[in-house]
Amino acid sequence: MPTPPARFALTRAVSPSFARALARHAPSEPIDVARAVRQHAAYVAALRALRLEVVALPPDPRYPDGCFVEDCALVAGGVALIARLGAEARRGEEEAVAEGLAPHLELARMAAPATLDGGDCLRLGRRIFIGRSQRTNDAGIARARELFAPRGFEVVAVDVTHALHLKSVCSPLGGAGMLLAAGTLAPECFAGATVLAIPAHELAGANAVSHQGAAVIASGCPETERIVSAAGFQTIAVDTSELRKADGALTCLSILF
Ligand code: CIR
Repeated sequence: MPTPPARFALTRAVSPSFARALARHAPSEPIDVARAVRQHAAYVAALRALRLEVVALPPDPRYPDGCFVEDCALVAGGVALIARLGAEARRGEEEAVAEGLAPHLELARMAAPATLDGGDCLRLGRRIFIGRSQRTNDAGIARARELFAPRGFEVVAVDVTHALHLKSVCSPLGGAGMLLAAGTLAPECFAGATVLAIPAHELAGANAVSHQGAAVIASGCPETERIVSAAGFQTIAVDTSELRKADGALTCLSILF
């Protein structure tokens, strides 16, 4: 059964404590929170331009990384698996996300020792690829399989060793399409997908939010823009440089359902 297109995008405003968000490498310039807030607002506007109805959660000073809502749930087939986040410092963020999703989806939970970040999860048709990463462990993948396999989804584990999340280097682009940063994962990991290689120097371009023939892509990635347009998608470029200082990509900032 084909999955109907998403109608909603859940987002959460940038926390006033965003300057303390987790980052793999300290940024050369400190995070400018006001600028991050403006970039997030432009992102939300782009989602609206994709004709998604935005469910906007308020910011929470307790959670510097709270705007990265994608990590808090894996949604497929009308069910949201609420994550037990891989980074201990982020645990608790998922509660507001669960509340935001509850009116629309059936919720399921996971328990220790399982960990999973939604940024490691990528759905392509009836397959859900899940990165085995610093944040997502085998028990988390097993929980996703236990929940989604009876619902007709095949859960496929992919080792992610050189990036924070699976979707740090790739993202779905409509139907069977898939953007993948060159020199990261082998395209064969995604057998059956139409893989479009994004040049390594445009790594941020490999993470895009696509919906109904249009895609929000990272600004400053001309090659990506050309590749995505040539694939038949209208592109909307958004600057998320400030959010990237905390390792945030475009898909991290929303959950589509
Ligand atoms: C973290 O380290 O968890 C956040 N600073 C960044 C999370 C980015 N999320 C994503 O790629 N899905």
